[in-house]
Amino acid sequence: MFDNLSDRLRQTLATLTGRGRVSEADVDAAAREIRLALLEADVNFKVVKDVVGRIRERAVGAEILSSLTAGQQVVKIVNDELVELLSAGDRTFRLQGNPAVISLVGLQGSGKTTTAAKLGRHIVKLGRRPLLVAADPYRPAAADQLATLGKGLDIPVYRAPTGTSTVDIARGSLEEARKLTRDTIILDTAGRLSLDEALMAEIAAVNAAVHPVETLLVVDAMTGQEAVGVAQAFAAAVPVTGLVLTKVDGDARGGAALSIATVTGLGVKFMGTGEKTDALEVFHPDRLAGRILGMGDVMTLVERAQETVDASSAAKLEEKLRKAEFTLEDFLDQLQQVQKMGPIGQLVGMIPGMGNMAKEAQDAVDRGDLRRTEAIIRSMTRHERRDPTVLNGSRRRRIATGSGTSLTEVNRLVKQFTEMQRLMKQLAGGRGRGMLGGMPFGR
Ligand SMILES: Nc1nc2c(ncn2[C@@H]2O[C@H](COP(=O)(O)OP(=O)(O)OP(=O)(O)O)[C@@H](O)[C@H]2O)c(=O)[nH]1
Ligand SMILES: [Mg+2]
Repeated sequence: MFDNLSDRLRQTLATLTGRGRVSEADVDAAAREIRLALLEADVNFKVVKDVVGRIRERAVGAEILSSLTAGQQVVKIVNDELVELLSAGDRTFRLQGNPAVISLVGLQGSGKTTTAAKLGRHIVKLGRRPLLVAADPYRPAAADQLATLGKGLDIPVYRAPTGTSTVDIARGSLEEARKLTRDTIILDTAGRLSLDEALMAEIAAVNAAVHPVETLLVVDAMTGQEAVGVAQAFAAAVPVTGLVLTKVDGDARGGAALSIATVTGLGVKFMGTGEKTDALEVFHPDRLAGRILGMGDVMTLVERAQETVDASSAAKLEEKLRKAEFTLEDFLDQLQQVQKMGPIGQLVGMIPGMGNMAKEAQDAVDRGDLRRTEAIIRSMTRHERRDPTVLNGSRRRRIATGSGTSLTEVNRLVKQFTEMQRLMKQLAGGRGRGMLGGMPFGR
């Protein structure tokens, strides 16, 4: 969602970083560029005016321009302001109460049901026992959707007979939670086309009946400024405790997502980045700002790795790398592990300094490069995977046919791998454990 904005801001900041001397005119030029970039990204114009004004003021105001690291300092100011913009409102996610009740509200199709399941998964990881509640009285299909998601995650789903009022469903779910010893209830309420009297009354009634500790408004970031308008209307009419921005993975311009917290005063607590139930991120303004400005987001990358890669296999891998015993079989394992961590483009974008290669990496994946590499390795026998030196011409032809690729591709992979093994042996002989640090990463 932030690709275009990110490209433009990075280009602008690149003209400043590393420069000793920065003049007021340079700052003005950068400020103009930043202003355009934000406006083009669809950030509310008033917000743009404030932010750019502050950046300029801070950059030329203090004794920054005369310092030797002026460029970096101006970049830091831009980063600070972006973080500030994203940080508005209260972002604490509360789970008090027994059971803690979380209610998800929002317009039709904003992503409530999907978010309910994602949140369920998220709090299981926090060591809690959630109960998902289909609080849509009229559409059995809505309850089915939640039931399917719950089943996939092994989280129980409570549903009531069609026609039961939302308030009664909510009350019933409290009882169910006690029965099943569940400590958190996630209410997936029915979506409406607009914020009308009926919806406001329903939210008020649910709040009075079961006292949710969180009433999260789910908004579709793809709808741009409309999402901001919706959030403003909700914030004014009902006691909402925070926002969940969904579909941030989409290709809309992202400006709404950037300014929604500042404009509405509601904190963004979570961000949905995909259709699957693992595509939910706790909203960290500093990390998102880092990603947008191309400074990377190492924290998220490390967390993803910890979540998906189990420690013992990581240790085994390290051992193999150290002894230069890494085979094509291990390589295949690694390819699969990395892909579990999320879309490659996203991952590469989190590596500091490699933001500009994210698209290239994702394109390679989209072209099917990884899939073809996998297919080639899969078409090899175990023996061949462990010792590619046995791969003569006829074996290579067999592999090309078996994997639906070409002889050239097979040759290229074997060559690259052999090269990598040679390098590993050299490093293993020389520096042992330090080798990963010595790997040429990017530029
Ligand atoms: N790409 C992407 N799609 C999402 C995300 N969140 C939800 N969706 C998709 O958006 C569509 C609507 O999501 P739902 O969770 O059914 O929305 P809802 O608010 O429950 O809809 P109603 O109950 O009909 O009001 C589905 O196709 C979801 O897969 C997200 O973060 N990224
Ligand atoms: Mg729904």
